[in-house]
Amino acid sequence: MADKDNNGNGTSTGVVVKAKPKTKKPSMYKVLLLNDDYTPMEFVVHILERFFGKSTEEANRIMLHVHRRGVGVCGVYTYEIAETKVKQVMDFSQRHQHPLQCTLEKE
Ligand code: TYC
Repeated sequence: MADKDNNGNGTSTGVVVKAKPKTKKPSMYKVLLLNDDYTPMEFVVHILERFFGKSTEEANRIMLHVHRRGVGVCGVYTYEIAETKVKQVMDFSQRHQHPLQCTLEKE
């Protein structure tokens, strides 16, 4: 009878296959700020400092970029965090009666 092992000398050989990692990197989402003609510049700077942890200098840079180009990125986050940031900005702007718009976009 033939050996049950696969090389006839009592030892089995095989290819070592690396286990496939079962974790995936989460999709990332950009939080975008949109320009408008009415929201005061200082208010936008405050939003960027308060909700996106930007320094005053960086907040001014992003605000001016949005003012000139129409849209700009405030930060990149996982979906839940990005969604929360959008909500916070929209609620805060509405409470202060500014028409500032904020949205998210998949990277
Ligand atoms: N354009 C506005 C103004 O001139 C300033 C502004 C900047 C508004 C960025 C919104 O996302 C914005 N007062």
